[in-house]
Amino acid sequence: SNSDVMKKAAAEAALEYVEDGTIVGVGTGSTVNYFIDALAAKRDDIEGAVSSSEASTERLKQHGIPVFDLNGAGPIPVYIDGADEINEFGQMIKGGGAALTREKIIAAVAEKYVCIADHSKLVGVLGSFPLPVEVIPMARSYVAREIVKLGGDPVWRQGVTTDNGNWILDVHNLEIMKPMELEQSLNNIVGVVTNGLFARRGANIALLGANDGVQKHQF
Ligand code: DER
Repeated sequence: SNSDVMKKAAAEAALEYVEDGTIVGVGTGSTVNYFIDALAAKRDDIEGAVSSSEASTERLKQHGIPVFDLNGAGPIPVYIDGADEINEFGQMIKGGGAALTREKIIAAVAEKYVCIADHSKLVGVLGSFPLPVEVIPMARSYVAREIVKLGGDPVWRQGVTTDNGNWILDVHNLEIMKPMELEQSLNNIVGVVTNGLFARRGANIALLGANDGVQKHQF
């Protein structure tokens, strides 16, 4: 589809941000899958990767790319990952693929976050995409009640357990005018492991596939 063509173009453009001899931070999702395939095909000069999900780990290993434990990896110059929404400041909603916790951890460690996506992910105000929130299972109902007090409409993503053994609430009907404040408020609810607002630490670069090529945004 046209969207896949744009995701693939963005993914291939990200190769230029990968430094040889380094460990690359790798995210999760369909756009990142194009990046992993391109990385394997065109860059045999990297040391390896750190991964944000079992799914990405599996794909990297299938290509013979060494996957390291983040604890012993040393500096991560760049983290390549997608987004469900990204605004003009590089702030994102992520978690559509249920990998938000490990994604946010690597994003915190990495020196530069390069977001790859099709241009439809670029929005004015975050919140049309339901905001994923990873919760400790026993706290699901309590966290949901607290989110309602914040004005959201939380829906349990039934049947999904994250790589960390947790559950996800997708929060609808938020119009997020102050992403960093909402990110902090959600972090303060006991039982919340991670929320999908990447606002305090957003993307540094966005490569957005469009009909006329790949648009580069810097934040
Ligand atoms: O779950 C995630 O955070 C993914 O990165 C997601 O936001 C992007 O997935 P896609 O590349 O399949 O659209």
